[in-house]
Amino acid sequence: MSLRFLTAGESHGPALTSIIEGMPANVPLLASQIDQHLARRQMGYGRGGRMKIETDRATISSGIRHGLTMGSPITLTVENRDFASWGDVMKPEPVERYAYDSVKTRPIQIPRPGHVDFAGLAKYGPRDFDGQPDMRNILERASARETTMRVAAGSVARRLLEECGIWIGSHVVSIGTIEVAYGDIPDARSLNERADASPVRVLDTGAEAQMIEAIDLAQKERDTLGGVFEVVCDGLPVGLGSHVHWDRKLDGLLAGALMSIHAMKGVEIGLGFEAARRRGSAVHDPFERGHNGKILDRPRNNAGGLEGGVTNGEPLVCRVAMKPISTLMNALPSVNMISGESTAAHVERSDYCAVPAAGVVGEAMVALVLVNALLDKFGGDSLDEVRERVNLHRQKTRDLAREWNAHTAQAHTQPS
Ligand code: EPS
Repeated sequence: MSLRFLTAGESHGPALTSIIEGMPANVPLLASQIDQHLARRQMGYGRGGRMKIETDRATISSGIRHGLTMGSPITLTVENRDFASWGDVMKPEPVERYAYDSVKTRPIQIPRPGHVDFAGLAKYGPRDFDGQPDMRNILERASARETTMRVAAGSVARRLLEECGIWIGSHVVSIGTIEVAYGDIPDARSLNERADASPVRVLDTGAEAQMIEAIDLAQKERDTLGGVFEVVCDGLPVGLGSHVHWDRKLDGLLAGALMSIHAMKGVEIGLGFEAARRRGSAVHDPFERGHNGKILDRPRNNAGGLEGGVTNGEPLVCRVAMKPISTLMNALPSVNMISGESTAAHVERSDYCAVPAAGVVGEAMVALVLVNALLDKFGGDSLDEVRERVNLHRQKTRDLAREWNAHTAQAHTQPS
């Protein structure tokens, strides 16, 4: 692994932290460039009350000096403002017993279907002051609040990618049963500016109104909605990833990273599942001799930028399916873990639809995987080293195209 990162922190604890290790030195990086993406993650129609409490800002406490990465581990912290309203419940220090008299103080004893509450209880066995099952500890770490630090770490990773001419963006392609009218693959560099202008991060205004209506209806009916977002990446050099061994194939690494985001249930690359329905001739992308310094052109990009687990120089396209959030205000049937009685599941403040925010988290995970792949191929301890090697590799590919052109010109001038 070239780049590693850890996240830590509970949803309502004092703060969230990330440590990112393996970033080359001399990459320009400001806290404001991290905050910009943290703010994007907080947006989106269908969020619960929490996003009105928090204004996520990263504090840098290591690895960056005078606006440049140092090559040492980078530590980022985001304060949970909501911690202040949780009294003794989330304190790291031992506390006296408190009254179980509110949603926040009451132990969680009825697992929510779709959440990890029950499995986490069985696995870690957390208990309340009376020694009874209490799933608060499980909920705290399982919460999608953790994705704040993935976005923070991803913002660091994407700075290196940007310095190497690689851009990542995302947009929502469906919410519930409402799908956008799908056209060409959008340009990654301008994608976020366009998507962020929409409350549901879609490029299709007709679908936008219907999606907002669907979210309003779900909220009114005390229900939740999932959907699909797409991450697009432009500027990738040919040859990232590997076809020679299973655990270095980039499609597998991307799918794993994207599936590790809370509530994600499926990942498609390029044409994805649709490819299984078509014949080969309608799936695989023909080669054409390239133009403008490009060695080859592809008239279409059904492969989504990856063939055999390796980047092929076309835009990377990943689509990710998110299930509806599992905390339902109109709670599903469950069982009280103390009495064994059937009852409605635990209910706690949550989002109604978080697909727009999930796209921003998806961008972060893609950035982290791609930096790893970039450093695996090119190495380098400083930005200059990495960039020089990436540019040399791009130049070599362009040289091949030039050689072809020279060869063709020569063939044309030779007398027959
Ligand atoms: C989230 C913070 C959480 C949830 C949501 C995402 O805040 P709270 O639990 O205090 O309302 O709103 O978490 C979930 C969707 C989940 O399943 O836990 C955030 O910062 O994104």
